[in-house]
Amino acid sequence: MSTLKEVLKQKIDAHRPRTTRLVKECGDTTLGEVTIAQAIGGARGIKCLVTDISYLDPMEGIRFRGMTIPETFAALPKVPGSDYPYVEGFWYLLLTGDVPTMEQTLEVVEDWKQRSQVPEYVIDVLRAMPRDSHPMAMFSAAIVAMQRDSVFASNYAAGKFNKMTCWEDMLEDSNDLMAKLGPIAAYIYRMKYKGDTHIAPDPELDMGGQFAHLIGQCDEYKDVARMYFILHSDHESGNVSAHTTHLVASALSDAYYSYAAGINGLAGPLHGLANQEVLAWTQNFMEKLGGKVPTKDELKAALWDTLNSGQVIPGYGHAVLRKTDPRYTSQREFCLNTPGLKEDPLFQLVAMIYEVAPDVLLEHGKAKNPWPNVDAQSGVIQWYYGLTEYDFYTVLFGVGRALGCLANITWDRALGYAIERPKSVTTAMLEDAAGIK
Ligand code: FAM
Repeated sequence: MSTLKEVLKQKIDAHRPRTTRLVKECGDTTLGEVTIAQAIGGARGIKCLVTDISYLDPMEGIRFRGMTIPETFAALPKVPGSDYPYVEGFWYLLLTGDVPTMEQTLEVVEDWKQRSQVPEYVIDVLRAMPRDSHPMAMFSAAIVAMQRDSVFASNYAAGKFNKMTCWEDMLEDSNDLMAKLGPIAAYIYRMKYKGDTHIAPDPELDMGGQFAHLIGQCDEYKDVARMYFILHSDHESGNVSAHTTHLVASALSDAYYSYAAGINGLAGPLHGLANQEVLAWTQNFMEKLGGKVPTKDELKAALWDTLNSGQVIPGYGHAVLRKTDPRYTSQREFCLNTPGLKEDPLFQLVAMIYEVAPDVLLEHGKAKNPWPNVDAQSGVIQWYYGLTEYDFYTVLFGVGRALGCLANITWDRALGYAIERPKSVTTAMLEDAAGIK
């Protein structure tokens, strides 16, 4: 048994009595009331999901297993010669809550390498799709195609389902997926945008470094990939991709069905696609100005044009956050610390939007949070390194988001979370409850 699995088993055994006790002894304790506005308004703020993988404080932002982003980056073992940690060590942290040693991290690195070969039939599926399919549609199709290899599904079909141990099969499928998602994403990228030429993997590289290598990027981009995957991994469990993955998994669907569903949710413009939209908005605006960096007044006018035409300012606002997203700050710091990027006109424009947009949104008076989210900054970095095909950006998000979603559903199985089934009511019932009938 791998160290990761052994440690995870101990954690699960220690955790189970807590969940059992809460349900048995305190099951009737109330966590809050549900208002009509919440029932109609996307269940915003209703406390009805449980996860220990990450927690999102509206003012502070995300903590992974109790650690802020800077604390997480500082604590994890670093790839030699790099300022950023192994994605594999971060996976260990999300699953177990423990910061792994270098040895424990390298065990995961080796394990993922062994699992990283993309099956030929997945390549066939991708190649059969029209080349102008959105890369997220391709990514989702590739994931669901691999369902035939699910260990969980095959053991279930063979009558070997055991509530206490089925998390092991979920972990197995999750490790397989994590090892293959980067290479699949890279295949889609090279097939769609780089003349269908492909690069052989370098057996020496870790997951993040390998992804950079497979898409044909430079050495510096290896850290971008590591940073990007970690930053996009998890944002507690109510966001669309995490919640969808959890919901589908609650029907005992395996990791492939569940994460493909999560990816489909991530593909929406109000969620993961916003990073593509930010770049499109910014580029269009610069094009209109003939490529020059605008003045603040010109920018303000363009933001108002967007709002007055009934559109949202992409990359701004958030359902939970009420301050600048620390994932935005972390990427902004990367830009400021990277010579060349800091002087890049696109970065300067994005930095100017940060100065101007919050006031415009406040004056507009609708958005509860006028501050930037993760998507407002991520595309600039990709663009700078020559990854200019911005409809691919959400796939990058999807590779990273898998870390959180898959860690969550492994724990869902371990703790035996029930099939999800909230109750719906009719509009007439709401009118009745409000006394306006
Ligand atoms: N620009 C213009 N209007 C905005 C806005 C923005 N950036 N953010 C919110 N609003 C509007 C919103 O459309 C709503 O208007 P209506 O009352 O007319 O429906 C009003 O302000 C209240 O919305 P809210 O309560 O502040 O936000 P929600 O919780 O409903 O929605 C977001 C949250 C993220 C969907 C929303 O802020 C948005 O559309 N932002 C732009 C798209 C974006 O950046 N999405 C990425 C989010 C990111 F974190 C991720 O998931 N990857």
